[in-house]
Amino acid sequence: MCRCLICETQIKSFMSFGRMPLGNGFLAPENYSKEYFFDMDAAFCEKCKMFQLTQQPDEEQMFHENYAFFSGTSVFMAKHFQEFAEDVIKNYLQSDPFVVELGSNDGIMLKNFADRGIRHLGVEPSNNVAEAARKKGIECITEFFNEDLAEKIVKEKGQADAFLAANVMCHIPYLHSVVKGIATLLKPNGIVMFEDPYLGDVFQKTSYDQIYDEHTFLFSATSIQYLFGVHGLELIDVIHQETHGGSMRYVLSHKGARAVSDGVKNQLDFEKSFKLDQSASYLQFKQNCERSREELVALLKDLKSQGKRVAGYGATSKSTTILNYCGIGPDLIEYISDTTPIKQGKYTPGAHIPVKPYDEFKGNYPDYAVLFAWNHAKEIMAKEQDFLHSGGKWIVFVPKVEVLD
Ligand code: DWN
Ligand code: SAH
Repeated sequence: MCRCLICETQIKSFMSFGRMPLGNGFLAPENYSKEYFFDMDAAFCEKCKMFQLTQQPDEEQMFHENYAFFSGTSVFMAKHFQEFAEDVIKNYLQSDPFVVELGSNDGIMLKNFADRGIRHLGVEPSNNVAEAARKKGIECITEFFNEDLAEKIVKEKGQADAFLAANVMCHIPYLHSVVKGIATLLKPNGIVMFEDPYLGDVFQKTSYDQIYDEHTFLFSATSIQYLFGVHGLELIDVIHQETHGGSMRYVLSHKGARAVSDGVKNQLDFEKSFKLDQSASYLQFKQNCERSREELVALLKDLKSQGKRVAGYGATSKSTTILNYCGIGPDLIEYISDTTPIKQGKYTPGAHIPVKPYDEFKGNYPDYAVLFAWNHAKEIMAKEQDFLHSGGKWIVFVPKVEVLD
């Protein structure tokens, strides 16, 4: 038993994924002996409806000066954030606006504000990715956001017209402090827009690889309405996104400051009818994960017995969950190709599969490639036609384990 991170109700995990290393803990063999592991268990709180991990590593272990994920590795995501920024600029900013982004990483979103001379600030604790943003003329501070930092920002720069975040709110266990900070930072008529992987999609697609150390929570409209409501902020719209395999953009304002769209009620109704708000549903999810694991391992073992060459495509943080939960190692997957220089030459967390530069894949196609970056399937499939023409086949595992040729 432990306490819900949001409402402090006693909760119990419904599923254990076993011992897990850091999702982005790519490492060299000399560091295997000191590799960090934790017990990754998931729980659902019946009261506030929050899906959460029951424990996770300290934030400094995950986010630091050698953070492995650079947002700019996807061209599709750069376009997504350009459109996101344009929506904010067109619909929510007035004269001399100030925009704050949490988890601004290499500046993929803020670049669109900086290039237009809009006053902005990124809050990014991982200094290597923050430095990449600074090189593009983006202002950011290397800090973890919380209520104290929000007060400091208000003193130094004033309140914000827009508070933005993508794929970071769900990373922060002390969300009450964060939401309190947002309420302090936001102008009376300001707007909050953030997006994160959507619990409904994870559930529907059995995309359990969205569960890893960095993802403390998987949100729904119901759980977000509860959490922000505690701090006087109101959910005024929800907009589903296809990014990261199905995300939700939540739009909020100070309570009563703006009209609430019908979309909010529709989403809350959907979550009820889909039984996302009932803990019994998560037993079904657990069974779906177990079945997916069995099918993927059986497929890889079968290919191995046929002497086929299998590589991975995209050394994602998500792949850490798949590889460790399924017990897949270098015996079943030769290497994983990835375009991120900081990951190349290292080995995947826990499973210790070599991560190799993209040229390795391009120069000598394997028979099969497991698409770990399945959330970027459109972008990847479009540029990897030659792989298929050479007889290569994709292995996907979301929404079901399948071979695509
Ligand atoms: O929430 C998070 C999301 C936004 O990013 C973070 N906690 C960490 C990270 O998660 P991830 O590692 O699962 O993200 P991606 O975007 O699925 O990672 C894709 C990986 O694949 C990157 O390492 C880059 C690589 N890649 C590649 O090798 N070729 C990606 C593309 C599009 C490609 O063509
Ligand atoms: N927004 C980017 C990056 C997501 S990765 C995108 O969508 O692609 C998550 C980012 O959040 C990392 O760069 C990490 O360093 C940052 N982060 C983690 N905890 C944070 C916190 N408390 N405050 C601000 N940023 C945080």
